[in-house]
Amino acid sequence: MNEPVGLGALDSVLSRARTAAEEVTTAAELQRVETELLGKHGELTLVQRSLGSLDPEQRRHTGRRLNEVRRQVEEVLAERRLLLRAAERAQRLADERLDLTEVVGLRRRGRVHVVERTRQELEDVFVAMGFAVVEGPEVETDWHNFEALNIPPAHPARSMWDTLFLDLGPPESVVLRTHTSPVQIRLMQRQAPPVYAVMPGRCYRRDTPDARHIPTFHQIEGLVVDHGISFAELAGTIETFTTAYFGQDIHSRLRPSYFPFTEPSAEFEITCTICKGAGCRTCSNTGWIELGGCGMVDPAVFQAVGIDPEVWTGFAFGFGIDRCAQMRHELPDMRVLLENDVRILEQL
Ligand code: FA5
Repeated sequence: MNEPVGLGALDSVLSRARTAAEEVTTAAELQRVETELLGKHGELTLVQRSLGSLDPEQRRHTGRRLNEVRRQVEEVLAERRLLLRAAERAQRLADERLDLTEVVGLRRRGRVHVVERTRQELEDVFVAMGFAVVEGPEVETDWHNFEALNIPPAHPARSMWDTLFLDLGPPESVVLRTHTSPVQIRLMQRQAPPVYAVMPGRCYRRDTPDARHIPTFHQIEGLVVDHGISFAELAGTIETFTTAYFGQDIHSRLRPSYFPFTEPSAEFEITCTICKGAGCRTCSNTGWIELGGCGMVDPAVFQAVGIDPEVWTGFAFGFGIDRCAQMRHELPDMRVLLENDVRILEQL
């Protein structure tokens, strides 16, 4: 009788599986061993292929042993895999461990970010002046962000706001709001005059970051609609706000400007708090910092929301919250507000 083909090979596969399982130190090495022994071109498969050349008796005998060896090899490798996985997980946990005693040792506490605090302080000033606080969505329709504000498609003033469009609906129909002025529209659509409200929130523009600009910033919008409102009330509101928020030594001035949704329009500037008006890099040596825009609500805007401009008049303003935080805390560069450097944040 012939020596049964493959029996010796089968025993050697089993003993090599045991040795290899002890020697491998990573799951990847173990995988290689598994492929060599059990894979499509592995040794056990070769033995299996040779079964056809054996006589029936030998084939049965060798086949049975082959199945036994395969099961034992699989068991040995599976046991080793469990151990390796546990070891690798323990190593990963050790690597990712945070030493919390270090943080506790520094006694560093979380606090409200300076921009958020500025928003709350600005709201407080306006609430004390009799304004309500209203919010609107950051994702806006083109109609609310532009058209209802008297900025039709292809109007040259659209380039004043470097718009970020969302890939939703027809092309360029949905935007990340470029200013808080669309909240004026939403408010007037749902509330009949009189209106006295401020609307704070986040805005987005494709602005290149510099000392006074960041691409994600915050504005606070103001809207007053009532009988007989004049430019004098607008100027008085801005002056009252400036001294209440920045102190008596900071002055404001209005300069003629252009916005499609207000007529007449003005730019609202305050004394640069960094150089106290002497001129510096932050204020481009003018001594003044632009905080925002303002003006009397254009009749076209009232018409867009169904308010009769013959009966009602109003003013609106919108200025930068980050710009206010920058001026209040005398930060030469606004970009520090986004860098989250705790050494700076904890001083503000
Ligand atoms: C506007 O956005 C108008 N909607 C303001 C307005 C409202 C006018 C109501 C009339 C009536 P402007 O683009 O100038 O205007 O922005 C107003 C203020 O937002 C700026 O003066 C500045 O303080 C702030 N601001 C604008 N862009 C940025 C930016 N990229 N980073 C930080 N602050 C910014």
